[in-house]
Amino acid sequence: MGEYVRRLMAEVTAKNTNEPEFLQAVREAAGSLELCLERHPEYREARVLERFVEPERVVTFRVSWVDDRGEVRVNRGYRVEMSSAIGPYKGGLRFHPTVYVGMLKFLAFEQVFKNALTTLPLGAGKGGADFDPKGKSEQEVMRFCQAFMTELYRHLGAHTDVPAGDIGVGGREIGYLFGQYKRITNEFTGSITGKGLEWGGSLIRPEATGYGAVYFAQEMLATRADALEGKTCLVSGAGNVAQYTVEKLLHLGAKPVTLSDSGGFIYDPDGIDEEKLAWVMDLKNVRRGRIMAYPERFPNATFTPAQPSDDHNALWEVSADCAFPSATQNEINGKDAANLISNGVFLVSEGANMPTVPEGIDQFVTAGVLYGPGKAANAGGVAVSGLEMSQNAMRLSWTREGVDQRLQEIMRRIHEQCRDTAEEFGEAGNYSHGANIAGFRKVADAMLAQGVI
Ligand code: NDP
Ligand code: 2IT
Repeated sequence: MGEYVRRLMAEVTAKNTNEPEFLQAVREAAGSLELCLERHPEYREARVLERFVEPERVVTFRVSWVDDRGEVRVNRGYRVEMSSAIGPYKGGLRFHPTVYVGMLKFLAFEQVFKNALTTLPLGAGKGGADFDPKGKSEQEVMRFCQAFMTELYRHLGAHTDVPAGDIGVGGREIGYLFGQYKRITNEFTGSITGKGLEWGGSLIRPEATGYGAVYFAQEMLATRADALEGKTCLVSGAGNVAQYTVEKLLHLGAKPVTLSDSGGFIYDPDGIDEEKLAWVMDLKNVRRGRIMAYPERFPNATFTPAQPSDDHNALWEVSADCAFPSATQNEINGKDAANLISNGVFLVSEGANMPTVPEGIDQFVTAGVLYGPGKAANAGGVAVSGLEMSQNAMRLSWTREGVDQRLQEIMRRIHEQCRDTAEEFGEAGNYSHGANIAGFRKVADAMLAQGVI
């Protein structure tokens, strides 16, 4: 690591000591940006990277609500408004007990690069709360969402900040959040994305992240004149991203064989087909059950409970061709990456944000694995959110085919930017360097043009 980046990392580390995920994300990006900063003294002189790592604004607020037993509950809500250099703040909301400001800063930081890569005019933000929707009644979820939005609404707007979903925030939560926003502001505007189709949502938005991660994999495979047909695929998670990853893999003739949640993973050697996927969608989205129920319905499959004390995740030991981590950050550690490689996986397309630890990324790159980092591979979700904003502004709805075509074109262009930029910097095939540098340059140039802000 060069002197400039070393000094900057020391400062960032000192200022953000208790935020390991944020420091991990910054360190990972800085490793690539060094190549670019060496060639561009103007970025160094204008302290662009120093500004990148400091959110424009962080809002923290109390969320008080009443549970079904009449008890008062208090959670902490956040919105990290990271960068508005190229558009309004844009990024999801996460409801999960592990949410704290450092988690959201890492996600908002990744979002800056990702949103720049989409080719759309989207700034970056992330928000959420340490609220756990699991085990809560419909009424409790609604009351929480209303209380959360009663504070957050003042920071939002179609031209200011436009949230969407993430872990623990799906169609149901977006409905309650949007309803409360509209009630308070007395305006029906596109200030949240992921809305229902009948009330301003875009076709393909629910599918977009998973579909996009598969389209990105297709693009990577095409560089080796290969395709997904017939490939055995590992998918982790069982939520929004995992479900639509499986759906698109099936459309393309691949064979997905795993799914997981925090309780463990299922392995179905016969493949998860359309019928089984429909059952999983009902289990997860309607009955809100656990993936361990799968083998009771499909007895050829096995369930392996999660062993938090283990130094590896047995899901990544299943032999396969491709892997689509789609659950959460740091779900592939160094040992998992080694297991994936030795079991034959030669492509990893990240549906989740930062699912692979830095040591794992190094191993993928060294082994010549086609490795699509989350900030490129999962950008389809926010890209279609951007298209939802366009449709809202035009007061029009595009067709399913129209949006899907745009999504495919965007994923193609993201792949192209990553590939070409990596080549330009003498790192051909390294999509990580390509994504970091291409995303950075777009935002950095906008910052230079707009002066010291
Ligand atoms: P969901 O809430 O729909 O699903 C999350 C899934 O991951 C669940 O199966 C959940 O299991 C599992 N999971 C979550 N946290 C953990 C954990 N700490 N350990 C083990 N398993 C966990 O979320 P999404 O599918 O929307 O998000 C999945 C990933 O994709 C996240 O990294 C998110 O940031 C990223 N992403 C999402 C986008 C979107 O449009 N939704 C866009 C781009 C990226 P359990 O139910 O047991 O918690
Ligand atoms: O991480 C992400 O890109 C998302 N959760 C989606 C953000 C969005 O605004 O659609």
